[in-house]
Amino acid sequence: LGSKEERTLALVKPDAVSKLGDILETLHAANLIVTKAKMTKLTWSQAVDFYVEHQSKPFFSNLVQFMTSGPVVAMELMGDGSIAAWRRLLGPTDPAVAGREARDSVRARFGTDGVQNAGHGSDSLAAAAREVEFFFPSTAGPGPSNTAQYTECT
Ligand code: DGI
Repeated sequence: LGSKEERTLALVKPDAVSKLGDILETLHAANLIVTKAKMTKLTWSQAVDFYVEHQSKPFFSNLVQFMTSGPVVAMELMGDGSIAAWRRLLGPTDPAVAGREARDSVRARFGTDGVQNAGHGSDSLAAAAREVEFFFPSTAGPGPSNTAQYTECT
C-alpha cells in the first residue's frame, strides 16, 4: 500500500453535523478523498464500544451521552498521510485550546467544549482499521453493502 492509499476514520460528532458542508470543503482543500460515508445515530452500547479505551475516565458518561445525543456522520478518508492529516485539521482536543493555537481547525471553528468538540479522527493505523470496520463492517448484513471499494478513476 502506497501512503496515498492510507485510510482513516473521520467522525463528525452531533454538534457539527449541521456544518458537514464546511467540513467537506476542508477535506477537499486538503486533498483528502471521502471513500465511504454514512449518517447514523449511535446506540448507548455502540458509543461505549467505540470509546471503550476511555471507560474509566471521569468524562466517560458525558462523552457517551453526547455521542448518542444526535446523528453522527462517519467517513472513511483516503489520502497521503490521512491519519495525521485529518487529526491536524481537527486541531487540539479542547476547542478552547484549538481557538488559541489552531484558529482554522475544525474544533476551533465548530467545537464547543472538551466533550462537544466537533469531530474524531483515528490516531494510528490500528485504530483506523478498527474504527473503519466499526462503522463499515465488511460482514454482510440485510441492508446495502458496506464493501464497495473506492478506486481512482483514471
Ligand atoms: O483523539 P481525541 O478525540 O483528540 O482525544 P481522546 O481520544 O483523548 O478523547 C476522546 C474524547 O473524549 C475527546 O474527543 C473528548 C473527550 N475528552 C478527552 N479528554 C477529555 C475529554 N473530555 C473532557 N471533558 N475532559 C478531558 O480531559
